[in-house]
Amino acid sequence: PQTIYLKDYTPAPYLASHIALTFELFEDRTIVRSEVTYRRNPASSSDTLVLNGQDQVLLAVERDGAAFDGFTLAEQKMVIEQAGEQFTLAITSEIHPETNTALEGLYQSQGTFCTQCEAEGFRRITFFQDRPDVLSTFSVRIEADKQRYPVLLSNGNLQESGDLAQGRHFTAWHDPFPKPCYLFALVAGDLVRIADTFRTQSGRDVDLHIYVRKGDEGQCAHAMASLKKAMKWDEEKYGREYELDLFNIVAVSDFNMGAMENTSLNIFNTKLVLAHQETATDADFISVEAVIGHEYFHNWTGNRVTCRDWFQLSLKEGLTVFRDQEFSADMNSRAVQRIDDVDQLRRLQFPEDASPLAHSVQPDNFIEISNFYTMTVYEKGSELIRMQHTLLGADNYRQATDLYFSRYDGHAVTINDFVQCMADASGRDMSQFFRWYKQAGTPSLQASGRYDANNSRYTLTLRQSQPDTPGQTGKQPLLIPVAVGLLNADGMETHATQVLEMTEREQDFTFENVASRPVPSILRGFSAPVKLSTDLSDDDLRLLQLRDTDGFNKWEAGQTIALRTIQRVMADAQADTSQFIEDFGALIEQGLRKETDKALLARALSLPSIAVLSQAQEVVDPASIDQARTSILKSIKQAHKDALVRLYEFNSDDGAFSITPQAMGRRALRNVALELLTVSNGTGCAARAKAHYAQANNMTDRVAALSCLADSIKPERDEVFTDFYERFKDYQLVVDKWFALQAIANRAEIFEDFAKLRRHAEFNIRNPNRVRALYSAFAVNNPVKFHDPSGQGYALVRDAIIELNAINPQIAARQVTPFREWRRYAPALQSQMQQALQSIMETPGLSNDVFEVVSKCLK
Ligand code: HT7
Ligand code: ZN
Repeated sequence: PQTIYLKDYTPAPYLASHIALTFELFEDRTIVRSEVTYRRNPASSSDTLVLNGQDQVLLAVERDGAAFDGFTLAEQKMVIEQAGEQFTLAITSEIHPETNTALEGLYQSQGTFCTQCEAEGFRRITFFQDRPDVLSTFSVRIEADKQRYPVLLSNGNLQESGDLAQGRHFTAWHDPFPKPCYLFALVAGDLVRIADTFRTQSGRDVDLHIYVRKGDEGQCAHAMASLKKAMKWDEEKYGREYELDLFNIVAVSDFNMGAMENTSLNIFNTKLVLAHQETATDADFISVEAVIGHEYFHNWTGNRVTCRDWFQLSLKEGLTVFRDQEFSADMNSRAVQRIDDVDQLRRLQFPEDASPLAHSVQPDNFIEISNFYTMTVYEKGSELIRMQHTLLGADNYRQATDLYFSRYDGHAVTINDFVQCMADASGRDMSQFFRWYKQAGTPSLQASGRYDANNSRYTLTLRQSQPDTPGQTGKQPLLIPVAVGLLNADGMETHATQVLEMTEREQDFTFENVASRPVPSILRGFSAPVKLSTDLSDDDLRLLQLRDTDGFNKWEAGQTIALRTIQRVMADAQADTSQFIEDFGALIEQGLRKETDKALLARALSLPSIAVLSQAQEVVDPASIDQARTSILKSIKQAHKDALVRLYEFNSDDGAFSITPQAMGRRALRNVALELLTVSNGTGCAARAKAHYAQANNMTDRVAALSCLADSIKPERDEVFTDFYERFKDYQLVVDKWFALQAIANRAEIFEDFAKLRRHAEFNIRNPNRVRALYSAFAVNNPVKFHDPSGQGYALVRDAIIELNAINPQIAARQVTPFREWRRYAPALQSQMQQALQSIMETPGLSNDVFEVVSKCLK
């Protein structure tokens, strides 16, 4: 496999300002004709036209209207040397969406034709310069059987439609905004349409359509409402208006990722569109809103201004994640949103940054770009935008984004261009900040304080260090914005939040007029993606947990105390945890007050996950972490059972179902109480969880009950899981939950259960949602059994990767992730993980996708 380097970027030799495409869709083949006028690109010195093409049968090539054979075909490329100044190429080829299991290019999902062209799927449709810096307007004609495919969609505006011979029909579309081919989309199917309109700030009406399979139309209201909120938010917060007259969303069941922002024709995984209280959890509702927002926001950050090359992926993804996180914070609770975003970053991105797959937010090289749609590019990328927002302040940040849109609308640009807009609009030098984009690894930040009573002065010393990562050593210090406030011993805030700008490896920051020894609240709002360690005592943390004005740090203080307590129990099973258990009781009591923020309290009552706790271990042994964590949970239950019962009852259903943040917070708190009450898995626990399930009028509560029962060996477990399946077997997304909730069971029978699930008639390895429901749920969310000393956990994921490699390489490569940190595990586990990776490596016909990640893991 070939490695591609950022340093080798050169402009495309030819411009292709317009492409006309015709699709003739049949059951056993699709005929694609493309016509493009190529013109030499003045920015390039080359006159060799290279068109990418893959998995196509070439039927005809014409140049300026005459048959043409002046090209060579090699390694998925059509090459025309000395191609000339300007000429028109018409290429006809045959493709086979009906057998396309990779779900890239044009494929079929349960009878619907759909496309996925990002990153490099367009080359599976026609021969073209499949690179994001070639921008073209698109005209698309689609022909298909009218009865089977009454809906025929592409990007832009519908120009024409009509009937054809033999029961066929056609539509013709035109997208007037030049776009890279990765944003091309086509959909053909028998779908129902939900329609609404949005009036833009300048008074234009935009038609909004959501297309779903018949029967799913009752689950679209939340997605539609979310879309309208997102459109309004982008006008208000970024001054961005939608420019076309139509915005389509189509939901399909087979999709490699969450959704795709194709211009005016977003294609979504059904999981991120369909939401109804009976079938979707509160978390699902939140994700639908966030991802509908995310894809809509790409219209400006990604589509109107796009990426020059795929090394710039975070230009659009980091920025758009930041935008969707802020949208969600504005629509829901800001503090809860931040806690959940940081929790996700820590669970999923920090381990990536600490692994052999660590890479910078703007990577230098790749083999397969699909492997770089990572938590680093997305989530760390978003943190980098957030830090720029913090450093510039909201007003300068807005001026900088306005400048970015006006400077680059209709262009394909780099991350450097974006950061330059931040510099130009604010007058700040951003060169040191840019190191964040180039240096991989999570920085460590150490904080220690000194109080000088004579001068009423407090000095905070900060030290930063950067870990070595594959191919990167001797890193430079970063510009780190550290938001700090001070509290006094009574818990009063004496010094409001200031953003300290750290630029050196070690730096002192002085606070004046500090009347008594303060307790600093450091890294408020998680102002930088670093691993913070402090010299704060448990008492200091307890004060912050109770009194900090920063919602994030309040939660963070509690999590740090919990982490320290769990570590003490891991070191000594008899360690004294009485203070922690007592404080936990006081937290529970807070939940019995009306004015408490229930969503925040639910998070405060949740101990750090095994994934987060693992990061603090030198040598990771998930079973021993689980043991310590569970013993503390059991002590909490023992000490506070009555209070927990009261908490559970006090927060019982208050009438009609709603998805307000308050209602979600109440459910979250009640379900945390249930989890704590059922921790020991006894008969009483099973009965309580079963009753919770039986009384539920929504999916959040049902899933909470099932997850409390998942590890159980009591008969209630089977009764409830069977009822759940029977009740919801017609809902694919709920069946996914049924698979996932069993795959995460930490119980002795898991491997027999897993084998049964794998053989279940509803398991389909070609459907990525099902693969994620069974395999990713197991490998990521069942750390104890994935890392079972018998090696059975590793073996079953290894076998799935080998099987998937031949079916869907992108999904296969994603399943390698749980193995990537193999060197950090206890020796017996380590060698088994290494062997699993080795045997994947030896698989004949290994895809580039899997080769890249496995070879990097083993390096
Ligand atoms: N921009 C989209 C990326 C995406 C994708 C990438 C690789 C393979 C399949 C894919 N489906 C969607 C999604 C987004 O970030 O909005
Ligand atoms: Zn995106």
